[in-house]
Amino acid sequence: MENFLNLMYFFGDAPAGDDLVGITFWIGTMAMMAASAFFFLSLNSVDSKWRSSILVSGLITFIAAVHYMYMRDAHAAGDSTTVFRYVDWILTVPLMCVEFYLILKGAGATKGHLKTLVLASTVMLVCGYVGEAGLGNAALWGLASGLAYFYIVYLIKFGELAKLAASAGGAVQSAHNTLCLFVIIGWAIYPIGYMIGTGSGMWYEFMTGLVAAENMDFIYNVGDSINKIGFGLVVYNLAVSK
Ligand SMILES: *C/C=C(C)/C=C/C=C(C)/C=C/C1=C(C)CCCC1(C)C
Repeated sequence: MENFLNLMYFFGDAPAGDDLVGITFWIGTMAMMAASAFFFLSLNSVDSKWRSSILVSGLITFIAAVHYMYMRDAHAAGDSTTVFRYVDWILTVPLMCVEFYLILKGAGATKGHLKTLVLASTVMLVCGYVGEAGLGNAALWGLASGLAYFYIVYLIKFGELAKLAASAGGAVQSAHNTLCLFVIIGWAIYPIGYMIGTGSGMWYEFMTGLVAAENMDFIYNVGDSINKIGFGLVVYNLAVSK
């Protein structure tokens, strides 16, 4: 019985019904865990050439699940989640770059392409952290972060990676295109959350009128579920395609 209670504690106390952020941390933890189980259990049923891609999908959601447990507890205690959030992203976003590389490796993607993507995503996140943690002007650091984000979009949508995807054609090209959509639309959720969270006293303060600043984590949580699980499913779909 005691072990059972301990296991339940692992899932944490249920948040209050009106705690939007707490609820999405709670559901997010479950969703990320369920997705990880799904990806890991699919490993043996896909063609061996896609196995690393599926493994990376599972790692992305698993790393998020672990950070969600910490963030859920921090939020319940009334503490900031910023450090956990960015540690999660600095691990998982480069892994999402790895997905682009793994998918296009057969079409000629190189370690150089991967390095450029990883470097750009690191710049994007480090600048975002500086702005969000209040270590510098949030508007300027957010802008720098946004430029790195646009560069990533350029690389995958118009740069060499887009050309490699076009040359591969078929299921690889369509998976690449769907991942691009996630980056262009799904990732755009984050700067919105950032503007809402850091808007006080800024030119974009009107954003905090749309959604209260304390709901920034709600927006990030929705973004994470869409993007991390969505990315994994696109890769899974490619791996089981004929
Ligand atoms: C799983 C986590 C993902 C896909 C996180 C992605 C995060 C971003 C695309 C964040 C982007 C930001 C900007 C473009 C400007 C403002 C600062 C950030 C870091 C929120």
